[in-house]
Formats: sequence, structure tokens, C-alpha cells
Amino acid sequence: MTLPDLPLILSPDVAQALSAGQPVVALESTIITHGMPYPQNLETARRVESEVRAHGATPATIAILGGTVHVGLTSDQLEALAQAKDVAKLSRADLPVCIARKGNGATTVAATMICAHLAGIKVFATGGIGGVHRGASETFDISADLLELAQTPVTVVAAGPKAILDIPKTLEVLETHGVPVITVGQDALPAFWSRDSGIATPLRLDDPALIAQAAQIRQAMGLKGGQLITNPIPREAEIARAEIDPVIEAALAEATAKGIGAKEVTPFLLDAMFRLTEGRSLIANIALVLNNARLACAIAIAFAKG
Ligand code: PSU
Repeated sequence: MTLPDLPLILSPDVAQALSAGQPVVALESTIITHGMPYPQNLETARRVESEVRAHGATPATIAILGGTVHVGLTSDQLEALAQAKDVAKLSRADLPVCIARKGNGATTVAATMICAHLAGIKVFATGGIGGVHRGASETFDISADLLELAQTPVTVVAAGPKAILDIPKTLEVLETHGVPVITVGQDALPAFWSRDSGIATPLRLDDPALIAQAAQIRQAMGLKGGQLITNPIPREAEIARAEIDPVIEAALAEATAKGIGAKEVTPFLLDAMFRLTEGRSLIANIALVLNNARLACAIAIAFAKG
């Protein structure tokens, strides 16, 4: 299926599910190209897709291939993306430029939200959103993910802002822009690898049906934007804050020493964490993404029931 003015292709199963009003969960591709090493990135992408299917929804992994927005990838496309070296990391600003150049690009949270919304998908599962980087008062490094949440009506399920960020400042920006930050199952805001950030969550809803309803009410009230659902990493997979904090400090110090900036910061820090924890951060990351995919399915099912 192709939109008249935009090269956007829905895979046959995504197109079928959407036209039948069945639950669909969007998945991003930056986590594949810039968030995890090969081959764990490919294995995770495949496992997340099967987890979504096993929990009653159709997965729609989103990427730009040869200038076309693909919503739902084939197994071969997923494999090519996981092995590719020169894929651009796309956010709101660079997405249309990549399409105009007929390039290949992986979608961040912001770009995935845009494409999911164009396709008519209401729920999206990822690992962790981007946010306000530590030291932002000097660098002004604030992820475009935050402003996307403020304007695009997609419910994003994540395990919290990544703990490499300045979490209190990230919450402040979200609050300023009217983005609901809703935690499931506990009163503390989760922090990606850890269940407890040490900060109280602004909002809590434990029932996926209420999460879907809150989004529908937002829309009915004419309020722009989506919702950030923060889902704590499963207990058995978490790396507690006291243990991960010194590792984050070490990774941040490496990034500063090497002068890493802009789009490279998050991929560099995730890779440094992988090295410094001897792979444990990646195992936790995989567990939390699978957990988020399961919750996103329950929300997508609630949306489909209306
Ligand atoms: N979740 C993960 N790993 C990732 C990401 C999310 O578990 O790599 C990606 C998302 O695409 C998110 C991006 O949008 O990290 C944040 O990048 P930045 O801080 O440059 O905005």
C-alpha cells in the first residue's frame, strides 16, 4: 500500500491488521543499528517481533530503506539493517531529508512516532527514550524524543529515560510540554537498567485499558501529543542503581575525554556500558525491551476494543 505523496509501504500483515482494526505495535530500528551490537541486535529484533505476535498483536518494525518508509519489515530487511554499517540515525529533522535522498535510515523514538502515526498505529514499544543529557546546561543536548512526545499522538512504552541522562531535568521538560509520564505497577519512576530511579513518578496507571482510555480522552479533548508509559525492567534482569551508577559515571567520563557529542553520545554510552559491565547491560536491555513489548500489546489490544 502506498500513500499518494509519500513513499510509505505497509507490510501485508501490518496493512491487513490495521484495516481490520486489529492491534498493532510499532517498533523502532535505531535500537537495532545504533543501540546493540550484531548479532544480538538481530536476535533481539526477531525475539521482540515474536513476543508481540505471541501476545496478540502484529509487530511493525519501522525503518527507511532506499528512501521509502517501511512499516513492517521482512526477515531479510531486518537482517540487512542489523548488519549495515552506514545507516543514518534519524529523528524529526533528518527523516524527510533521508527520504528525499533515497537513503537508508534507522528511526529513533521521535522518527518512529512520526511514521507510526502516519500509518495509523497508536502504540510503540522501545527500550528507553532519549532525554536531557547530563551537563545539558552547558551543551544544550536535549533529545528530540521529548518534543515529539509533546506533539505526536502515540503511546510510547519504555523502561524510563535511559539512566545515562539527567532524569530530573528530563521530567521537567516533559512536564513543561504537557507530556503525561505514567508508570505501571509502582510509585517510583524506573530508570532503564534499574527498577527505581529514586524519583517518584508523576502519574501511575496499572491497567492497560486505562492507559488506552487516557490517550483517547487526550484526543477527545483536543490535546496534542502522546503519552510516555514507563514500565520497570523485570526484577530478575535489573542492575540496581547503586551498582550501575559508578559504571555510568565511568562511561560518561570516557565520552567527555573523547569529545563525543550530538547524535553519537547515546550509542557511545550504550557501547561503553556494554564493555564496562561485560555484557550485563545488554542482557538487561534485551529483557526490558521484551517486557515493554508485552505491555504495549496489552495497550494495543485495549485500543482495538475501542
Ligand atoms: N532504547 C534502547 N536503545 C536505544 C534507543 C532506545 O534500548 O538505542 C534509541 C532510541 O532510538 C532513542 C535514542 O530515540 O536511543 C535516543 O537517542 P538520542 O539520545 O541521541 O536522542
